Amino acid sequence: MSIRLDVVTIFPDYLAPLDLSLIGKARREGLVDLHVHDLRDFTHDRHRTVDDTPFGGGAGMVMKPQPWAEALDHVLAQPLVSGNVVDMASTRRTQEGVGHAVPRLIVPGPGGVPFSQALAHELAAEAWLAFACGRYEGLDERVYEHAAERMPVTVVSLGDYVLNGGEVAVLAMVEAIVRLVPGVVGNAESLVEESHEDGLLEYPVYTKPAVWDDRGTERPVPPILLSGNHCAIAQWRHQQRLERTAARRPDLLHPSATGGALAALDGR
Ligand code: 6GU
Repeated sequence: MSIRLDVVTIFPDYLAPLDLSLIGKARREGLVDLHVHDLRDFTHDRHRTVDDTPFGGGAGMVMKPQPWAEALDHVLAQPLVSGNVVDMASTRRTQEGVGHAVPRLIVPGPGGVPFSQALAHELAAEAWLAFACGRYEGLDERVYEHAAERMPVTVVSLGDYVLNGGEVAVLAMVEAIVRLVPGVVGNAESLVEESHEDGLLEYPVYTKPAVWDDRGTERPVPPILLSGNHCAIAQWRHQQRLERTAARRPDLLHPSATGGALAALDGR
């Protein structure tokens, strides 16, 4: 089982870190089949123009629909093969019989559904993902209509702040997704005892020395961790997770206290 990833961007070099570390190794081992496409290759003018001014006025530039449509159609035309066998699981069935596979398209943007560990698991289970990296004020809305008629489309946000484009978001999302693909992380146990896998943040960890001389200040490891009492250690760690979550992410403990936009809707 492997996952195919296609990324369309005007900055292919931004995705160079995907050659490194865990993801690079997964690619070399054939667990991840990553293809980066330059949006400008799908323009037809001398200046390779990808943007233009917004109808109705306003600040900034909007990405033109035509290069995006051609780029996404090019990605769609790629065969999905895993170990030389056409993947049947993500193959769309048509009236003529068995159709061709389509990716699930992820469009990174601050107006999307929140990215989460749960969504990372969902996407890691797909055979094929495509990412459309927007820049400027975003894509012409008709790109979404074109895409949605051909494949499932999800706009996804990393959080409530604004990046200049989707590339850095794709780096983060691909890292979160690829490490969940079976075989990519050697010790699968290390995936379950993590922040956000069960709704609590992780407990603090320590290694040798048991007492660290920090240039005159002695910093000991919590003594319970040296006790050899595994039951007491498990209890201490769980308590640490609760305290840490309450301090840093109270929203995880009290999901109804989200406030913000819904309260604004009510006029509260
Ligand atoms: Cl996914 N994209 C952009 N451009 N900005 C963001 C984001 C994504 N998530 C938060 N801000």
